[in-house]
Amino acid sequence: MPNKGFVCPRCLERFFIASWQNSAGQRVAPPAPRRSAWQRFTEPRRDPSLPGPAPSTEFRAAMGDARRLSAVCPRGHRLPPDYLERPTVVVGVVGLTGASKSTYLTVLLDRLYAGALAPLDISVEMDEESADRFEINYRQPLLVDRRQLPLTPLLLEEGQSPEPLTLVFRRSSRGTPEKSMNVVFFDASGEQLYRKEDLGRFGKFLYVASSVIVVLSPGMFPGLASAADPGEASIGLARPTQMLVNLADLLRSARGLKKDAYLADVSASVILSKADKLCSRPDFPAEVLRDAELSPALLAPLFEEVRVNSGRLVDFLELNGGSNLLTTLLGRLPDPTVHAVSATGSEPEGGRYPAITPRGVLDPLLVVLARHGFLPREGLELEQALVEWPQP
Ligand SMILES: Nc1nc2c(ncn2[C@@H]2O[C@H](COP(=O)(O)OP(=O)(O)OP(=O)(O)O)[C@@H](O)[C@H]2O)c(=O)[nH]1
Ligand SMILES: [Mg+2]
Ligand SMILES: [Zn+2]
Repeated sequence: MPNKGFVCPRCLERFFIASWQNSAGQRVAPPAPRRSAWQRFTEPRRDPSLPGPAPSTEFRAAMGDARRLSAVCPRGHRLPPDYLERPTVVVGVVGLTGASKSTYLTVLLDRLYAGALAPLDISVEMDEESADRFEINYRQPLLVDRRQLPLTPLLLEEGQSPEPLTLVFRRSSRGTPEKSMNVVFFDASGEQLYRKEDLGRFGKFLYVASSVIVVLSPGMFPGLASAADPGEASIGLARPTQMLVNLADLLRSARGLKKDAYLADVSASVILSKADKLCSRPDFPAEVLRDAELSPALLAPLFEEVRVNSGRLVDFLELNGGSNLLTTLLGRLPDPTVHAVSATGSEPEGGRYPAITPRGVLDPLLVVLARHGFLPREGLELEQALVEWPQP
């Protein structure tokens, strides 16, 4: 994202030049550029009395231990190591309260941590500061204690944003240079994600989001009321539709685009959450709730399947009273894929889950990775045949 500069995951300011600080928090000169492979190779052989391209000991001493320097944003927030050397994708997880945003994110990040993408030669690492917060607020309660997560707290001050969870994805396939990307997730309270004023006040991350994952709870669809959690069926579809309209408007206005313009640089995936509750319904295409085998060679067929399953889920939701919402979704978000996901695999009983067996959690993220150039996107694009005139 060279022309747009960088974005600080903490204050969400965009900036073009980073400052540096030492471990005592003092501003210092930027560190010397990284040594090239050639320099690393020749340096040990060089006569140390000769002046060389590496910074002198005095220079190093003057700026403190170079390894402890960190890049900071203009407001002084420490950026994760090497953050500025990679492209960044900011992912906003959006949806009404109780949709499963936090539960989904917890299970997804846990799977990634556990090496779920290793078959695609991808490793994932979480920024230190995010990792502590993730462990205490998300992973321990849900995955160790198997308790229902509490609702995500409301933000109290205007202009605040939820704390980010910052990850680094690295992909090293044999014979190709390593690719890496920062992925910054934002998990807000659904209560502050549907009114227009609240989106502007508390949804600062949406102004810089390059990707949105929309989480929809089945209980809001009139035909799926039997899957509703307490209070959900009465919400109805007007509120999530309103949320999507406001979200789409905000994404466009943040980019200076007109209301009906195409959002070329944003990716969107939609999750039909809590799909474990739908499997017993005869009209639910239960085969779509699955974990596909991962391998580089199977990625294109996987994305083709994602497309087919998206179509089936759209049909299923339309038949269950969701046409208005889907029209909004498909018309205002850029080519979204629709996924059935069960984060927990089961219903909580008395506040606890009997077991946690996630299904379908990786697909929405794979789409995000492909749409932002980290994975090949073959198979994911809409069939050309559908948009082109038939050949004579
Ligand atoms: N059966 C089932 N229930 C789920 C699943 N995910 C979430 N739930 C239920 O939905 C409740 C709300 O989930 P959360 O993840 O806290 O919802 P949220 O979208 O983060 O809500 P806010 O933080 O208020 O915006 C959970 O406590 C569970 O009762 C799932 O995969 N299956
Ligand atoms: Mg939450
Ligand atoms: Zn900052």
